[in-house]
Amino acid sequence: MTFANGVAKFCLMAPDVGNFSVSLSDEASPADGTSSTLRARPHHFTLSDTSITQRSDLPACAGSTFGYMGEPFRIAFKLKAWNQDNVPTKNYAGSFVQFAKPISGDAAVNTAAWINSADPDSMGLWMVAPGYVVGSDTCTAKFSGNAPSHETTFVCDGGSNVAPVNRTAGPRVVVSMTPEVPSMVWSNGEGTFSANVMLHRADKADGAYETLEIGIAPRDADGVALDVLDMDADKNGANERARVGTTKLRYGRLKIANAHGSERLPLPINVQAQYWNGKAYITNVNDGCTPLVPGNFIKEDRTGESIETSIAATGTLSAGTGRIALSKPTQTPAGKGVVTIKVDDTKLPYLPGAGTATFGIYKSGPVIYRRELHY
Ligand SMILES: [Ca+2]
Repeated sequence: MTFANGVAKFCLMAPDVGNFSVSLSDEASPADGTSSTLRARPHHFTLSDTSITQRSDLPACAGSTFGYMGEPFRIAFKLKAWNQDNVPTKNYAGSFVQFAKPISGDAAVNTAAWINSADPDSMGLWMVAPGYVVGSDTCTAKFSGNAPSHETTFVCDGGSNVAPVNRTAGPRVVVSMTPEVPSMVWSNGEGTFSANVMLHRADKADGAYETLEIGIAPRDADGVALDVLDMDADKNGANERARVGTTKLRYGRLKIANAHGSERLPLPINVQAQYWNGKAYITNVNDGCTPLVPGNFIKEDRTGESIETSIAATGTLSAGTGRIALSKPTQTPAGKGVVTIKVDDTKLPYLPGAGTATFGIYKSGPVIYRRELHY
């Protein structure tokens, strides 16, 4: 031991996490000694048991291979704490766990701590979307958290000039508090984490992102971090996160066909889930589970009119298509009765859509009144 400018540094290594006290004294005058309580921390974490559950808001969609932008999906993973000799530090549990902000049991979850990276007590969640094919090029979509535009920019390997898209309302990458808040359980030096996360819809259609990578950079309050990083979310050439997994996210809408029929019969209405493939909206044949329940739709009358009809339930989408129905009006409308059917944006905010339904005397031609709303 040597002193430099009156200061000597000790490095004490303990095999496991815990508190211990250190007493230092001079042999010549032991009464002048000092003691201090120290906490041994892990050397690093490892990441394992990663999983992604798409469409976690809909139990009927368990096993879905894709999700919609603006819809939560659940990520789960384990962190294991190790000492410098690669021996598990099994005492890292209970009060020795130095993650408080991202996950605090029943108390409020600090969502900023889930997104922040490189800060003590943070989780560093972010996403990046490579493999976005544009013409003959392959691009990577990079999501910025910077206000005011929260820009999504595209880095392409050829001459494609993909214009950035914004989400002015806020960052696209967020932790979702629904259907459940994030959770964390530590036992024997191993922590099991779960969180619902989301890529918000941009102000206009983008994607589809068929290889969206989800990464984290957990760092506890003592600065203990992962040993291996394999994801470069900001595309600066250096990995700063570890990949939890890869999934598909699509910018969707529900096309509600305009319908016309007799006022003496229920009126079927065809619906179709679509997503933006980079050039056009196409049928999302992978959607075989979005529920077509009455509560997901709103009927709106035209000003000054009231058509006594209601939306009937008819199951789920199948291969992207399905059908809802309006009941026979309880009072026959005078002349044509027109209502607008909309997706309730509090129930299916990721599949907006609207169409018109017309009850009335059938005339020549299948459609008397047509209006399309594009999203
Ligand atoms: Ca980087």
